Amino acid sequence: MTAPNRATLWGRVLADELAKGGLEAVCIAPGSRSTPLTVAFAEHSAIDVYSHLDERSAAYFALGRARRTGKPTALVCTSGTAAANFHPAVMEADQARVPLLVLTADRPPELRDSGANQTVDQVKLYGDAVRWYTEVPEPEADERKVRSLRTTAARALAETTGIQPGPVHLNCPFRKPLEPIEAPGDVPDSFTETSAAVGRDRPFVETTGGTQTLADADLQRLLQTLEAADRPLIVAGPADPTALAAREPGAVTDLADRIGAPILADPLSGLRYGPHVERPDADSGEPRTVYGGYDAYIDALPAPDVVLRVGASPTSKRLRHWLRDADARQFLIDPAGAWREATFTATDLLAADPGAVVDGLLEALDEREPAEPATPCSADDAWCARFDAAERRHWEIRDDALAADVLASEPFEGAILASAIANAPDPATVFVSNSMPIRDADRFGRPRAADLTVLANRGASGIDGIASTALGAGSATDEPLVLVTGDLAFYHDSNGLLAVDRCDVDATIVLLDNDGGGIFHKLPIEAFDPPFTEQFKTPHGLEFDALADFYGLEFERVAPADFSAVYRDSLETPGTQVLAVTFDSEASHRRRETLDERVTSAVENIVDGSD
Ligand SMILES: Cc1ncc(C[n+]2csc(CCOP(=O)(O)OP(=O)(O)O)c2C)c(N)n1
Ligand SMILES: [Mg+2]
Repeated sequence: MTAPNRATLWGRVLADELAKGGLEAVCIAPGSRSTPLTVAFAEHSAIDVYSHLDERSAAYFALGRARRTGKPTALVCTSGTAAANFHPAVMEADQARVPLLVLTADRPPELRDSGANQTVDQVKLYGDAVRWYTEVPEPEADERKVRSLRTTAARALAETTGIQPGPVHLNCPFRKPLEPIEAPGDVPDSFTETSAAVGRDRPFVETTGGTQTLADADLQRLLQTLEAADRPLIVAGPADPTALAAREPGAVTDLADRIGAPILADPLSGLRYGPHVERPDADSGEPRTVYGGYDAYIDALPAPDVVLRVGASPTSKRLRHWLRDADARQFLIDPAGAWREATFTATDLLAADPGAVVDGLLEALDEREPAEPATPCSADDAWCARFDAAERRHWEIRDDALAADVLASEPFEGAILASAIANAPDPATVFVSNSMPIRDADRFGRPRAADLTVLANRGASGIDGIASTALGAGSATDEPLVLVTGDLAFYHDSNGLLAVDRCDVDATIVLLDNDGGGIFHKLPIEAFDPPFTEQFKTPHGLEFDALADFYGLEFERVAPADFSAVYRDSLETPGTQVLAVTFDSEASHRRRETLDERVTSAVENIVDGSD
């Protein structure tokens, strides 16, 4: 490794070591102090570089890419407030376990607290939100220091994808010259051949992760409890990105069949969509086990007695509360043994890899002599049959209410989410904004046998960074990309739209334009106006066609009844289209309420046996 000066050496060694460790992409925002890093990444052929103008959008773009791939994505910025603009995405990465590697350039340590320009306290800037923070030593052609730099790079990557994946922050002080210009004596020729400078033809430190498994006796006890249950249930919450990338939903559906448990699959669980959703013998009349409409009918069903839970807390508040109120044994399986459960419902925490637990349970069932045939949720099994009947009734009612002719007179936001998911190509990546879009995706996104990767920022649930996260996810795949966003979220991250062109991502952007935050109609504050309209709903009257034009995006205002056809066309058309659908958020909210009432009473009749 040669370099004209020590700062350039540092940048090159870091980029070299990160590439050897498997880093594939970095998002860079411009600045001077970060020059050694920027130049090194830009000249590295194995790393894709995405250039961004705005650090907040850059960070969310990197987050989206890492979320979609489950692999680390790096970020580079200069010193000062630039680094603070990464903070929202770092928070999301922490809470949603996204492998993000943050490299902030800094002034040399003696300039801290000295009044030097663009110098702020960047030490542990993100607090406890990162899995690991370290200050990279100042550049120097010193063998031990370079070895430590290579080890730091290897460790940083390993920490982002460890047992609890998440962000890592390396603060990197540099002194001038920052550009690759000759500084005589800085990096002696003799140094460039040392093993530290050259590195290895593999990562300097190869990290091998293990999988947490349960002891046999614990697995057997779990199996006995599940088998003894009258009303077993599997609840799959939002999946961690690394788990989502490696998903094998077939194992969970096998287990559900073997123990007679319905699966309640969150739209972000990786279990609601995919070929496993359809039984191979779909004509047999046997129920499917993967359910998605539960938010509407769950209150009308009897409580489970044993629950197996994987993933983060489910999106559906009704489901969370129903689980809270159930007098059930609830096993929460988390690879990091974390307590991600704000309703305090779990009775048992299994600190183990959910996939390994499921495989272990299946193996234990297989090992029985003689092997027992699968006992799928069957039409004779009252517990499963109730779920199946409720789910069917739910979608019948929804289908009627969301039909195009009904929408012509009664526009409804939920219908757009239903269509965006039902008509998404197979495969596709569908990113759903926070606020009502993700709630409507939960309620109206019917399970499908298509390979859909549905994503959202549900870690910290910000409405900032939505467009950037979606585009970052899209940058990592050749699949069609759909973004469904509310108008405030769209406005909030309008800077992020620059990535469509700069980062060459194609998307279909569905904009639910209800002129403000429709979600606030859900809350009691709705009755207090003022300040409801001005301070909560915040109508803005912004014209988004001008915004689309600014970023060179095609824009079309679509009538709700025409949405499905226009949406399908857009997905077959190259380029990025914004399909804006106008709604009255209050009317949509009332529609959600009346639909829920209809489904609940229909399901109550099923449970009573009167339907
Ligand atoms: C960064 C951030 N600021 C504020 C909020 C609080 N908040 C949650 S939803 C919402 C309104 C979002 O409006 P929009 O995107 O139009 O979706 P809608 O409610 O209309 O479905 C706000 C302000 C938040 N979650 N994140
Ligand atoms: Mg809105």
